[in-house]
Amino acid sequence: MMENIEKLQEIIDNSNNIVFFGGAGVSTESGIPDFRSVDGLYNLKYKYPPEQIISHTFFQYKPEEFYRFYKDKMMCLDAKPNKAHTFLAKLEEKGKLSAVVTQNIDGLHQAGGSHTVYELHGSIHRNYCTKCHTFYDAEFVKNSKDLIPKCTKCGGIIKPDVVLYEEGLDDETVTNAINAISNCDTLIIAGTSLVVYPAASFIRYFKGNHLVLINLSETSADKTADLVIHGKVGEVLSQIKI
Ligand code: CNA
Repeated sequence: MMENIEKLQEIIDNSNNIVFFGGAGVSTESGIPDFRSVDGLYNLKYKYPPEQIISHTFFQYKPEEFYRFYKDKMMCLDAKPNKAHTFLAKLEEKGKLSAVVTQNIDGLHQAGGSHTVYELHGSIHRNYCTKCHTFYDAEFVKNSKDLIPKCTKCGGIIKPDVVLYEEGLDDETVTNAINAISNCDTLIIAGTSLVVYPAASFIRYFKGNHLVLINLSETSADKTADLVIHGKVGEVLSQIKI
């Protein structure tokens, strides 16, 4: 492990255009469960499989069930940024990191101080009325008296600006993410199972010098990465000096 940390230190010391590509594993050290770990949301005994609940069809036809699950399990508003989030913010401040590309919807990178964050799957912090498009914050949605949050202006159902299964990604966010990945010299992939598409396919645009992978479990990119560290992303990154 120590040898790997030294290698990572050297890569980071010699890189000035790093991009970080992350997933739910980046926030587990903040107490937010991921999907596919043993203690992840997909292994919960729930009335419906979570992957079905967080789909567009389910939101349309069973909004009550959707919100029961989503508010309870996915809106972790008390979670605080962890060592991974704050390390990345510092790396950006030092001019070494150009972007964080995340599949997370929790807003913890921004809370930790990062500025250039491309949220491929949206954010729990943006919510819009499906009828009149009025904006609502996460607190309004989480604390709404009715289980299904309704617009105070027109009574329409409020929908989170989160990419549900069956929905497309935002074009501008995708373009920005792909540009950042295509132009960086080091790509650090961390805390993601790399099985959710199209997000996972974007790492193929990387043509820089060092591909680093930090993840608890094995992924499909282990074979191609220059450096693979099987460990907790916050614990690993906090050992790097910048
Ligand atoms: P995933 O499929 O649940 O995979 C998470 C990966 O992270 C697994 O391979 C774990 O082994 C690994 N992991 C867990 N904890 C750590 C840690 N501390 N350090 C290093 N590795 C760790 O999640 P993905 O992000 O790959 O899947 C994409 C989905 C998950 C996206 O659509 C997200 O919106 C969705 N999601 C987001 C959040 C969040 O915003 N915090 C929470 C749960 C799910």
